Amino acid sequence: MKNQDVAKVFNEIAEMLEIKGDNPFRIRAYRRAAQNIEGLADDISGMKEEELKGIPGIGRDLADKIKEYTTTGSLQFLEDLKREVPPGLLEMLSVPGLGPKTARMLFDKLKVSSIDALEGLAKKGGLRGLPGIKARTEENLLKGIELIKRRSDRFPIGRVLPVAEDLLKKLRENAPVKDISLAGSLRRWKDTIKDIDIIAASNNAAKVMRAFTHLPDVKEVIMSGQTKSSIITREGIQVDLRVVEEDSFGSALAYFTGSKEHNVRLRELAVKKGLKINEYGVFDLKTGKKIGGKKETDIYGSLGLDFIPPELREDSGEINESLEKRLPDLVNLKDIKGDLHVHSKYSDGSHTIEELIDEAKKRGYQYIAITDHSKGLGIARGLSIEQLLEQSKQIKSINNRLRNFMVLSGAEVDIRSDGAIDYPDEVLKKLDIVVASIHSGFRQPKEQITMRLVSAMKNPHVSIIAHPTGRLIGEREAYEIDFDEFLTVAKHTGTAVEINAYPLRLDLSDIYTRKAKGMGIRLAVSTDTHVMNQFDFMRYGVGIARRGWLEKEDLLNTYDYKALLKLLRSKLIRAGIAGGGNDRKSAL
Ligand code: DGT
Ligand code: CA
Ligand code: ZN
Repeated sequence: MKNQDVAKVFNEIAEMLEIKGDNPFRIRAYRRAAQNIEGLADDISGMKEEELKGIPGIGRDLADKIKEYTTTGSLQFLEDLKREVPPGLLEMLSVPGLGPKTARMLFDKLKVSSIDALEGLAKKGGLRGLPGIKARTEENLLKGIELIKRRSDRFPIGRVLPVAEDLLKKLRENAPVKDISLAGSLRRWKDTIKDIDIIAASNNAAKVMRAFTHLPDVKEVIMSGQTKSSIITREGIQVDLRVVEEDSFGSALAYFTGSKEHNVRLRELAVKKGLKINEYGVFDLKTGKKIGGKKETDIYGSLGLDFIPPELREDSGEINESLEKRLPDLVNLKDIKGDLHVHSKYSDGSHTIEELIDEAKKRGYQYIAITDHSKGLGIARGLSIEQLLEQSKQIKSINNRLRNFMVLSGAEVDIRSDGAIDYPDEVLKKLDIVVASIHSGFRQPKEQITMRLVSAMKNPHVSIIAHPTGRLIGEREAYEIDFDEFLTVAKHTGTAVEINAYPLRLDLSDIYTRKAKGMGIRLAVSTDTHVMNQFDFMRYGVGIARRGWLEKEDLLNTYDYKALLKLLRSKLIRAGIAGGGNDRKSAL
């Protein structure tokens, strides 16, 4: 039993209590416990009562429930709730825009207890007239339902990569493979993934196939062949494994990494050079003689190309740049020197600033920015001005004690509906970094959303626009933005743009990231960590950065602390604010 499973059960309880209209504090207690359990480094199933009670937000009652669930595999309290709340209702809550109160009301009034029933009624206009439901509400529900249906065929990369890595590890241990690698969209770090593609080299394909189809993670074997098998994992993700001879490993890897469009271009280029490439190797067209295929570099080398990193293989100019020896030197995870968007216990994070520092140090970072929420609309536990200033003071005193590490005192300020920023400038100027973002009014027209972002960027104290499109992959569409205007103003005001590494966000997206770079806009990859292990999300953000052709210098958080402060300060200097008696950036 994993921590994640326990967290899931607590979240489920919270949802059911919500549908029942239970006490909000009790509901929040379950949610908070779930969040803290998910963030634990240690395995919860081995813990004693006393240890359990040491976890923040876990008292005796929850500790007992954890014990019951981890030892028996079920929880009476949950089973009782399930009898009161039909499972279909819970499923309905996954429809974006449908809250527990409405779900409950639909059930009470119309006995709606499944997404299908909801869809049928909404299509007929059968929900109109119920409390709070207009034609527009029905439209939005239908859009939400469509989003869920689409979600089922692509998964966010953050759900797929850990599963894939686990499979690779098990195959390395249990199957006679000489070499093995991920391929497909996963190797290209796309933000969503249809299925996992794995390529292995072995001279005993049958044995590899047997090991693969008998892994404990397999829920269903779809196809079991001599060199290719497909399975569905317990998580519901399809995995295709292909086994090739060692001397075709490179060409098979290139072929199945794709993208298809990239491969088409490679083959065209090959023909021009009198060569043929396929998954088995590179061949001379005239003689049919095999020239290479063991290594992936054989393929690119034979075509006179520099090696093209998988993230660039989308047929968006990479082959030409490679021919001209002008490929970017892509940023790497190890170039990241800090995280500029982190939440602490002061707002809705799970950890103290000291705990966050310890973890960041373990990752080799030089700094983090604490950016707790302001008190905006729709934000849980935002900080008042007094709390923010108190936090800032605490950070100063922590910094005085620290060696070789700095904490930037910051905030994630809400951009209000009219474009105003939650804190006044006198407060903002005391911070080292200000991250601004939209948390409400997602359905406003394009012009208004763009206006809000523009007016935030025009504030000289705003350093970075966080999760600029507001999307939650598979759950919420991006709000509409005039990207040309957004990026132009970012450029002119010297505002940086975030690539939010949280796997459901991953915005700015790869395409706009590349565009932003082209315009000379600086970016930052940040995790928006609320719970410790979310620091791990950095790699997904770096994946997007690489897909956006970013080099080290394009990202704020690859610079060392001093250089970073200078960059953050440059916007203020441009606006004629910094210099002289400003108390901001006191550390400089
Ligand atoms: P996905 O799975 O939709 O997230 O994206 P991919 O790129 O992983 O696509 P997938 O799994 O259908 O195929 C993996 C790679 O195999 C693909 O990127 C290129 C190669 N491939 C698959 N089918 C074809 C094909 O019909 N022609 C060519 N040239 N390549 C193919
Ligand atoms: Ca795939
Ligand atoms: Zn945040």
